[in-house]
Amino acid sequence: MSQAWWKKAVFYQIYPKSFNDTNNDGIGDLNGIREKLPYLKELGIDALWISPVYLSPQVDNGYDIADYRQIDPMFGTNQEMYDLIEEAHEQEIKIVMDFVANHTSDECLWFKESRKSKDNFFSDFYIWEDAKADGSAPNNWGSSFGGSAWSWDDSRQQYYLHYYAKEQPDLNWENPMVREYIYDMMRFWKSKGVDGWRMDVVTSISKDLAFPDNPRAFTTENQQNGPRMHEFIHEMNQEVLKPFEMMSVGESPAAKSSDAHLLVDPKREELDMIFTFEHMHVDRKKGDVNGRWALKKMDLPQLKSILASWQIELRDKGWNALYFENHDRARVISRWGNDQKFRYQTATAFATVLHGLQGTPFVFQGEEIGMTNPKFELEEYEDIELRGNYQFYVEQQKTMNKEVFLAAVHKISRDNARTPMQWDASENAGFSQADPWFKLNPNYPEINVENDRKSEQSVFKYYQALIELRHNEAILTEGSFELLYPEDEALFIYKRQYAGKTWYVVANFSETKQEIPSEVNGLTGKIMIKNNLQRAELSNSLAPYEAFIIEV
Ligand code: TEU
Ligand code: CA
Repeated sequence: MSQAWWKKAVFYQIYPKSFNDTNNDGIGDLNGIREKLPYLKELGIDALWISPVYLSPQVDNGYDIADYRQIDPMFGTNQEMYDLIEEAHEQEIKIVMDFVANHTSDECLWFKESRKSKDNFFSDFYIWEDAKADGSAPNNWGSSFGGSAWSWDDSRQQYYLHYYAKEQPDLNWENPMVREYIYDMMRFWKSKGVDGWRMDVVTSISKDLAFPDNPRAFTTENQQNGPRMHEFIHEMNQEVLKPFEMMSVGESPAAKSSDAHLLVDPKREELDMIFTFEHMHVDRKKGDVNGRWALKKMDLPQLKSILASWQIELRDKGWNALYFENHDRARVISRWGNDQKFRYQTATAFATVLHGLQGTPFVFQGEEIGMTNPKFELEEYEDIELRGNYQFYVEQQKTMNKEVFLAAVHKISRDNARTPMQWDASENAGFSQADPWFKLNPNYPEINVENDRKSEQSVFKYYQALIELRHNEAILTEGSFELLYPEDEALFIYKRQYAGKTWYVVANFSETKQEIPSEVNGLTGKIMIKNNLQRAELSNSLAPYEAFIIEV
């Protein structure tokens, strides 16, 4: 069989609400995506992952689905989605939809029926448990949005499980009918031309039915990689992914490089790729009472070692999905770089080390022009996770004060990446003629697509060049990987080799000049890409956040 298309592809993730609004209601829409296909084509991407556009009350921006087969009128019509797919295909852009099947919205018909009684067709579609003798929840499991993962339902007189908001009840995958409904929905979208799926928290679909308490209340340790996870995913592969040739990338918060192959080894016929969270936690104080909000300085040697171990562990046993940003992550240049003095350099340095790796790179909207985190006031944010966690950690548990929480929000909150796309310097950044649903980053008059593309230091052009390299150079997709100077606190250098070629990917992740270390010092060859126009040979020291790839 020829090589799978997604191995040479670069993906672009669209967060539709914030991408491009064409009917001027302040909310991005499907026609807005369609309008920008030429832009995406110019960037060079091969496929789009579109965050959920299905009918939804939008408690979690569409990750709470009321009907998997209906486009939400806020985004457009079903016909407009089919048109978008067709037009994208005409431009050789594949379409990957978001598969959110760990849970539905509480407004999904299945749940509305399920909560009515213990003996209707849908009663076992969700996870219902009796209260403990004292009336409390079945166990101490936590919701990612703060507090208990169980909510009491008055009509059914039972608790139901929800790993996220109480409006996002978890489906019961033990019930074969649930699985059949889900597979059928996937076949429906295949019939409309969809090429694959990004699978939301797919590693949570199987639950440990013994419901063992977590070591600490309201954390989530025992809520991943349940006993039947591999079985369910394999079944889905056999029922849909394989026969219908649909590509899959699963979100897998708990996977380690050492066990990732169990999900992505082609021999096992489960998923094509997974998104790991491991490398995104290198600025987190592990095991802290404040969970993901307890931050420390980013640990570069740890980041390198994690990325390197995924490169090595999955070689010939799977395929990496590469990313720094998505709709749940902050802007990486604001989080781990310098988005003021060295914005262009940091943006291109992170891009260089990511796109130099083996795997399939994912670019999140705005990343390609170096968009930054905004620093809003607490009240100005929208995200349910942020609000729920504020309530839990600051107001209820009282282990953080407002200032510390807000400082963490400015670094890592999900809303950092969700501000509307900055197209130009006109009012509302060319995103909409109406007030957008979520506040724009006030820096849009300066940072926007139009300005960036005119600039001598264009992040967009740098991404274009990186994407072109991936399409043309087999060494990027096939080459071996070796990390150099793993302990170095400033430099990120690795070597790729393939068919007689050797490339060094070199980046300085510090704000000071760095000497070029011995192994690469004095090397001559062809510079494949660089973010420092002065760079011609490898003898001068590296400028702050300088990055390049050299073929020797
Ligand atoms: O995310 C799952 C997930 O684990 C993260 O959102 C997590 O809550 C956050 O990064 C803090 O660690 C997926 C979606 O990507 C997210 O947008 C949804 O809110 C969530 O599932 C529920 O569907
Ligand atoms: Ca709109």
